[in-house]
Amino acid sequence: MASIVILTGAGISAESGLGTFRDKDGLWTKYELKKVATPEGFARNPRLVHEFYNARRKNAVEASPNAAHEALARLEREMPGETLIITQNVDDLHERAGSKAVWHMHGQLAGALCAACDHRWTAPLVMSHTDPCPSCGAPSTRPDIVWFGEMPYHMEDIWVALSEAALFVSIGTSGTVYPAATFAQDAAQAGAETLEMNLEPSDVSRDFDMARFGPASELVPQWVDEVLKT
Ligand code: BV8
Repeated sequence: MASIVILTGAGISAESGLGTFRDKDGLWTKYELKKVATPEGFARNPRLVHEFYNARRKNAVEASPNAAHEALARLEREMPGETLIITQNVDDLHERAGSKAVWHMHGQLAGALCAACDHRWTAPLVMSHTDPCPSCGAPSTRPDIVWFGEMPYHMEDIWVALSEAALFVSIGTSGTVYPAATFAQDAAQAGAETLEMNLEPSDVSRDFDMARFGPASELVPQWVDEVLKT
């Protein structure tokens, strides 16, 4: 299991032009969370939900990985099998930077899910709830995204990874959404060292042994250089 477990949030993709959620002009200032990121919202107005995720899917396709994504991919290449990225992000910038060991605990824009039979397939750029499921034909297509009130993906494996990590690193997350917000505590309780890298202190900065504040595109390459030198 990986000795270095890395949790990433919207902040690592901010410098790639993908809006964060809670920053002053963040996504949640433009859209109501409960209307676009809950199963109830989807049941009430699936058109609005697809409009929201179609726009984010287009933005993500037009964006490029930044120096922080690339540095984490280099760390994985230089320390094969030793690093794992657990991301809350639904974009694919980690993979496009070359990272392989990436778990999307909140799903991916690149995935489509049938709300009737649970079949999964690759999302078209523009998705609609009337798109027929390729497996059961039901017109109940949703983005393969974990909404509020739904169980995040990979949780069993994530708990094991946190319990076996030597170092837990958090990059670009505000620590306001659970269960991700407890990961630093969970890893520390299992004996890991903990490091936060963020533009500013987060809601869970107290849970970390070490912290560095600044833009991820500067902090992460510096940190990776240090790790690879030691
Ligand atoms: C669940 C997909 C049961 C959709 C997302 C306990 C207490 C209170 C509430 C709860 C609780 N347990 C559960 C809840 C309810 C809820 C929750 O947490 N609510 C919050 C609002 C209080 N959680 C759930 O419903 C979860 N499900 O709990 O199931 C369960 C319980 C236990 C164990 C298992 C299961 C499901 C939550 C997932 C929802 N889906 N995303 C989509 O993306 O549209 S969450 C979504 O919001 C993101 O994925 C991410 O997780 C979160 C946003 O947070 P961040 O990524 O951190 O982004 P944010 O904008 O907030 O912060 C950016 C940070 O970056 C800032 O700190 C900023 O300073 C920094 N930054 C900015 N620029 C830079 C930078 N840093 C560095 N460089 C820069 N350039």
